[in-house]
Amino acid sequence: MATERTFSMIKPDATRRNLMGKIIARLEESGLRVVASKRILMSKAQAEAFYAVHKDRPFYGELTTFMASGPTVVQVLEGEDAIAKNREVMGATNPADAAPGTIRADYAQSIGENAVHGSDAAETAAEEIAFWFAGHEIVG
Ligand code: FUP
Repeated sequence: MATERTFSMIKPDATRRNLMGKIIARLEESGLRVVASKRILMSKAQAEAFYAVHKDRPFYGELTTFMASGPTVVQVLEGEDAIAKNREVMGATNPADAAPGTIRADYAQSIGENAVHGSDAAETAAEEIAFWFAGHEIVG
């Protein structure tokens, strides 16, 4: 296993409910380290660009409106096997399917308002990190 970096977000449903600290604690307890972090209010245009891969899906409008509806914490996580580990700690996209003890099982409200995001592969992790962070903002 190699040390990797992945991109993570704490979404507006979670920041609204003051869950930032609890979610970061779950990530840190799993062995991941936050090496970059900022709290932002993304614009609808930024949300549309970030989620462009989903532009033809029926939930695209709702998803991008939601992501622009309140603060999001964008962060870079580093650790052994970070991409898969973050996905494991997050749980399934739909909280109804998320394994007990995962972030989404405990904190997500619905498939759309599901508390967190995590990159799904090395290539998307690199793209998503570069979308939100300049190199000098990442301090390992
Ligand atoms: P994930 O990688 O687990 O975040 O899930 P996807 O990339 O499949 O979906 C990205 C986001 O689109 C989800 F976090 C929430 C939203 N979504 C919906 O709102 N409805 C769906 O049916 C699927 C995804």
